[in-house]
Amino acid sequence: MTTRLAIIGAGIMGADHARIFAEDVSGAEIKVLCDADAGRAAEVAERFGIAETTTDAMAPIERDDVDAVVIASPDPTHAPLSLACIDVQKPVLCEKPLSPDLDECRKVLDAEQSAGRRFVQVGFMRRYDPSYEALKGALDRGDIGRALMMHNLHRNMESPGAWFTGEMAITNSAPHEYDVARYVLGSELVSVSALQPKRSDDMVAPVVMNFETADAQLVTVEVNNNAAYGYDVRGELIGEKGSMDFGTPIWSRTHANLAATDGYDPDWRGRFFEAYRRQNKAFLEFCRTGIFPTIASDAWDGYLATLVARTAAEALASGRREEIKQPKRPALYEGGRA
Ligand code: ISE
Repeated sequence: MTTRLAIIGAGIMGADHARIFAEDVSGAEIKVLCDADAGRAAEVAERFGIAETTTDAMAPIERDDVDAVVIASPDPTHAPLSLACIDVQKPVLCEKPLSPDLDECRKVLDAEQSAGRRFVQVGFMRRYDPSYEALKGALDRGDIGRALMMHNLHRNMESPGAWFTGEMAITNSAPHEYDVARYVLGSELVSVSALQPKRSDDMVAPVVMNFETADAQLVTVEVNNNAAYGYDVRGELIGEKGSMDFGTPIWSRTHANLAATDGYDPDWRGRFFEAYRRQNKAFLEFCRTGIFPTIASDAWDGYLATLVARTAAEALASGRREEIKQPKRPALYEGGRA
């Protein structure tokens, strides 16, 4: 069965989802691509053989010949568009964050509960990345004993534009870390403190966050949106009987002029290509079967990532350790996963 998709957003991620559904996975047909910028939509559509484009984000959601929707438009549009999809009972792959606003996240949870099922898969693709899969596997098998700490480094070459604020390091980039730490450790993040060094220019500075989990473990997160040298994500688990880590994969090494040089990708699309491919494949399976993918992030995970982000932003502003008040998980989202 072919799933007929609408993709909303033709920016970096919208274009990458178009490429993945057109070239990297089978079983999808992209019916329509939407972007507020008609020229950009047309350019991406032509690249991936998409017949139709529109600038109206709501119209494709209601079409009878569209089975499911991919949302990759700007962050504040994610929740309103997800709500429109739930309204017409269509599965959604929504880029992170579910919403930067907690009330909007709650509206999505309420809508799914009224509908009696989950529709929204949130694009925290790292759950599908082989490195995190290996960490989680080792932990679950007991290879390194009980986890004591998880260290996470997240570096972008440069922030995407002047619209990217210091707070967005915490609310837009770092949420991947909150979600994957909860997923790998199987425990909730219950407190956070945050500090920031001062840069010599006016660019967004790194943020370092320390979290405690409900099981008395520590999670550290360094997010640096202006690391200058390349896209670099690293992780390490420290267990009671051993440790395990991963760095940026080395696809090739150049040997020349008395030096060996490793390359970096300029952004996350190369580093996480397999995670995106697996995530999008799982989404198509969800569309076909109606069964929510076992390891994917759902709207509850999206809500918690925003709750953690909001509390971390408060901790940075206050300079204090802030408690992340744990909301009660509704029955729809129970299932034993963090
Ligand atoms: C960006 O917003 C993303 O979504 C990427 O997945 C992440 O790796 C990057 O650091 C973020 O800034």
